[in-house]
Amino acid sequence: MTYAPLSELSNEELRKIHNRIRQTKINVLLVGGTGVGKSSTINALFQSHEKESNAVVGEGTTPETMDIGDYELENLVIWDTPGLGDSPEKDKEHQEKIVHLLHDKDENDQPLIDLVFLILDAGSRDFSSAYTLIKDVILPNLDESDQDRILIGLNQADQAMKGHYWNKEENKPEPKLVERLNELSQTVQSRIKNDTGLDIDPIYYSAGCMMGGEVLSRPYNLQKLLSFILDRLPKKKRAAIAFNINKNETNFQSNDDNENYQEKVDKSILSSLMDYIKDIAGDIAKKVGEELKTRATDPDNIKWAITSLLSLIKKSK
Ligand SMILES: Nc1nc2c(ncn2[C@@H]2O[C@H](COP(=O)(O)OP(=O)(O)O)[C@@H](O)[C@H]2O)c(=O)[nH]1
Ligand SMILES: [Mg+2]
Repeated sequence: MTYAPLSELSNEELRKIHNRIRQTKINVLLVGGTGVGKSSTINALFQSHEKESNAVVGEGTTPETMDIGDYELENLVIWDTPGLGDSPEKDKEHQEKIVHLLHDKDENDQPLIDLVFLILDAGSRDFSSAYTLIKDVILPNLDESDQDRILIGLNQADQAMKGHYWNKEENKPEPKLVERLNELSQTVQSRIKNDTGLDIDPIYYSAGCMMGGEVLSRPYNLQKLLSFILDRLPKKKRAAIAFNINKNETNFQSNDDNENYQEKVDKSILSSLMDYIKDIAGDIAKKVGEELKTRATDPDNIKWAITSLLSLIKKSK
């Protein structure tokens, strides 16, 4: 069943909305040493919505030209750069790629990169190359107004104490591990603040681990991670990511629950979608807005509006 006010959108209007969303690209610069879980993170969070099988992001071939993202999932373009901890020559090459991308502009003359996502291994003790990278490579090449586009993830939270204090049954950290992870976030935050004056609140999570189709550990804090990602994207772009969110809902189930991240994500996407509707069909957007306001306390209502709209838009092709 379709969310009532949305059924008034004509096919023509839906097609226009669809086209605009399709043209909206989100460019993510992914940075982190080999093996920290960059590919796993992208695979756990996102998937293609058009291709039959989910194109798995891995150690693929590096495109020859700088104009093609390393992986592209319709709206989402991922630029993958190890950029740390390989050989000095390789590091230099990766850093040049980062600098180049940070100065690149899209067709609207806006910065190409929407989000700089630096991933660290929560089990590691030494983040010195990451600190250097932020201080000497990322920040000097980023406009001051774009500094809030940096996100730091501490992945493999389950392995931060070599697997100890990770509650496998409930898929969450025990208090001792929570303490360790919070300490780690704090350390990274203070160090960056000291080095650069920048205040970044890192998020710890697990992308999970699959081997030969077997789930060895399940993802943790991915809904939270998604809400952090959306927060850092320009508002117009948030709706575009909705099509590429992984349909496997179990990936998003376990979180620290300090906040209702699911609701945050839904509200953020809906509000961005509403902006598209407003541009194309202002009167209907108004009706949807009023309808939602009267029932805004019901998260299912929001979910329903998004699901309806996304499926209407997709059918409108
Ligand atoms: N236990 C655990 N293993 C992970 C996690 N994330 C990634 N891995 C494993 O770490 C290895 C390297 O991950 P990969 O995504 O290829 O790293 P990349 O080189 O940064 O792209 C793989 O064997 C993953 O399954 C996690 O959150 N927990
Ligand atoms: Mg990889």
